[in-house]
Amino acid sequence: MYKGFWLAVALVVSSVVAQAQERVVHVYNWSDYIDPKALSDFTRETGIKVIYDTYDSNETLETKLLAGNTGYDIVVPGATFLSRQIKAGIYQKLDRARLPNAKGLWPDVMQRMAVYDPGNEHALPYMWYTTGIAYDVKKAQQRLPGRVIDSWDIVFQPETLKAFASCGVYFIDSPEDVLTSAMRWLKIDPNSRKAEDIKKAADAVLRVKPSIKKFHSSEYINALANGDICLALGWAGDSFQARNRAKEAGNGVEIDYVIPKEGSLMSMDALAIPKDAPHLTEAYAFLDYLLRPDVAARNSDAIQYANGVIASKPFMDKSVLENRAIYPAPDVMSRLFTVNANDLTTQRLITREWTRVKTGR
Ligand code: N2P
Repeated sequence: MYKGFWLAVALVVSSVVAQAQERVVHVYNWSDYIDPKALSDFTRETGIKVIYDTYDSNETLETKLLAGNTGYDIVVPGATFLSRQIKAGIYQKLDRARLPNAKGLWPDVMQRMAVYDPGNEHALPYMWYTTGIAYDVKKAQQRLPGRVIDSWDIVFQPETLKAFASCGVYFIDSPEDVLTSAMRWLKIDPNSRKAEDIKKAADAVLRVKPSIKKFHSSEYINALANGDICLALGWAGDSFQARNRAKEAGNGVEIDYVIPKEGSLMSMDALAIPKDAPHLTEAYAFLDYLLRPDVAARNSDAIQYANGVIASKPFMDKSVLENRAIYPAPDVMSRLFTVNANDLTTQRLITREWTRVKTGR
């Protein structure tokens, strides 16, 4: 009996000691959005273990954040969602003194981010990118011989998209991206919040829906790379990841991505710390690590997204830096549009319209 008692005490004490010693940071990020080796290197350098979970939609992240008590130390919302979430009081203000690598941040990107986070008080830019068209080069040639894939007509004109239906079309499951792209194609201001304009955009997607196999925001990377689909409305970085995966597989699939000539949505994702983050010191250590120029560069190289650290450019792979669909040239840049944050009422309307697109009801 005594033996059992002391054994129990020893077990409790050792687990308390282990807990005190084990330093962790709980990160919730988009899928396919970091170099996995950067995580293990961080742990090797700092002794801090990274508990890493992923999602592929802002809506998923927001639902969790609004419910509270997520246990997450770092999350990565899109900028428009960030803006609304800051107003909802979800995030803490960042202490710049704990982020020495913030000196390498890109002033232009910071300025764009300040539209959503006034004074850049609550968030740091992670990656920025466009929404456009990813396609299988050979299959596109077979289906539309001689046609240059350079316009939103390809996805929003029912007869054109139909040409791709037999080899598989996915759209990302993101109303912000898909509806504003449709608005641009319809020549409606993507920042219009009029219910009739949002409905017109949803109707445009419904007209091409018979040709869409699936709405999904992460499966399209492998689906493109494997040749399971031949066209996707999606994000640039993911599309180039698909291209690289196909190349590595040596399966003969050739993927390209285009920013349509009508212009496309430019978005940013932000790094932020929820108010109730349980591991604040570790959160700062991880944030500052992500801002380190060589780390930001390796992440961009791995995921094919432009990051917010200008000091990372000298460390980056030339193929990423010189990819004009990742770092667009000034003339293309001027055709990109950004969108403002939605208030809750508009967000609800968008969610309703998006449900109508996906379910027909
Ligand atoms: C990563 C997607 C990130 C861009 N797969 C959308 N926030």
